[in-house]
Amino acid sequence: MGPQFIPADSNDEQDRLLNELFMPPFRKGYVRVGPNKVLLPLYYLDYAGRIEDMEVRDSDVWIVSHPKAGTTWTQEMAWVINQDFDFEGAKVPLPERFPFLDHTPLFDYTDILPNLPELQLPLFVSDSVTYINEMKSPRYIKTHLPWELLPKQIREGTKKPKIIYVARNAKDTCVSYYHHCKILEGYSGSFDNYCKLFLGGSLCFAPFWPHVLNFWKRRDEPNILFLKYEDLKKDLPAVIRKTAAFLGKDLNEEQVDLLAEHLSFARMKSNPAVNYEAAIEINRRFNLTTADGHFMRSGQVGNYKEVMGPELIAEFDRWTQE
Ligand code: PPS
Repeated sequence: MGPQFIPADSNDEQDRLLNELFMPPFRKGYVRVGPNKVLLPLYYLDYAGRIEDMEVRDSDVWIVSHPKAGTTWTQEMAWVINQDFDFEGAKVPLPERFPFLDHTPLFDYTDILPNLPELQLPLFVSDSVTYINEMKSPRYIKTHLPWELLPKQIREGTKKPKIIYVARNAKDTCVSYYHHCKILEGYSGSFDNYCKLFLGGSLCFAPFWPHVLNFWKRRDEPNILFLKYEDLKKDLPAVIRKTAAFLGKDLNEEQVDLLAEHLSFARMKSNPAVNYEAAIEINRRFNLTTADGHFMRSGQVGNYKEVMGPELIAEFDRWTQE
């Protein structure tokens, strides 16, 4: 099914909320793509064909997730394990060593750059697909694209990279995504309206459940590892061991402890290579977004209870049941 464009003057409530509340300077509109009507910025269409046809390598390590499921945490874990504990190399900013395939489609700077000559974008921001195509092996690739929009070679199984999917409960994901969209993507509305967009499948990479379920049903494939944020919280050493086994690495207990410490929330929050403070600062400096906050925010399971009332919780639970 071809993309469905979201008209700026649409009367549909979801479209109207999106157009009113989520149209920062780097976004010119949205489209819904494919049978699940995955919401993506209009700029994605400039990259869709290149992503579909990109050359995947069997040696790649991919982290796939719905936004805010624990992607960064899982990326850092997988990178350190697969790179044999190269903590010196881990000082390089994560987006450089573990780039985000769909980064560029999210941020269309084409109209902004001529007016902001001081804004220098590295290639992994200005053209994330080219950056990844040119990387040396083993490549590490992050994506929020759902299964059906991954490169053809992955979907058809002609290439079998190692894929780690990480999932998180919907309510915490929604709260985390709300803060993220305010500080990094220019959402300007209330939390209530944000929840309407989340439940209505009208945020980038939504709808949520098909995203998760399409990997859940593939969780037993040998090149796919399905992780949960809640398990990383509950027993990080166990997840480290499981991930190492999946990546074909033997770890001793000392290494497991060392990595668990490196991956603790406190350490990640103060680690400039992974905490995205630099990106937030750039947005502020160039007035691309205005809200304050941190990427490493709460790091908790059940944080939603602090912001969702009983009715909203019940609505999320009904929707999940469906
Ligand atoms: S993104 O933008 O989609 O890549 O975001 P993502 O990395 O998936 O999710 C960010 C949330 O993960 C939390 N996080 C952690 N929690 C616990 N321990 C560690 N080490 C850790 N690292 C990242 C981060 O705080 C975001 O969750 P919230 O609930 O907003 O705090």
